[in-house]
Amino acid sequence: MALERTFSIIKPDATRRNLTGAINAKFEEAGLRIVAQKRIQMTKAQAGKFYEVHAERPFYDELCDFMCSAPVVVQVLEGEGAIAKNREIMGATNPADAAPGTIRAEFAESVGENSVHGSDAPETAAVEIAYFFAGLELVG
Ligand code: DAT
Ligand code: MG
Repeated sequence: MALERTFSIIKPDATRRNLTGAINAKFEEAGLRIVAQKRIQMTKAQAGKFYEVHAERPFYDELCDFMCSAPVVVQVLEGEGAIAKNREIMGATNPADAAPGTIRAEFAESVGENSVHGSDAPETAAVEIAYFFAGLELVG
């Protein structure tokens, strides 16, 4: 399997509850390396652009309000098969369906406030990384 990079967000529900370290421990224990990381607070326009693919969904406005309601930690995770591996560590979108031991099973508050984002494919990973990070910020 190839060495990959994926984009991750520790969402407002998790930063509010001081879960950054606990979530990062899950990534590192699973062998993913945090090769870039910063804490930011998005504007609604920035969140809206990031989640543009969901613009027609009924929860879009609520999702954008939530994502800019508090700081988030944006990150780039690197490892063998990092994109799929991170989706496994995260668990299903709805915490009620998330496998035991996953981040969402342990920490998510609801389907909307579900603690983490992770890219779903190589193409989206590349676009999402470039949206938040300059090449020089990816230190390996
Ligand atoms: P994921 O974050 O697992 O990739 P997604 O891309 O389908 O899930 O949706 C993006 C985010 O939108 C998700 O993390 C939380 C929110 N969301 C998805 N489905 C929702 C729903 N039925 N009600 C409220 N928020 C939802
Ligand atoms: Mg998604």
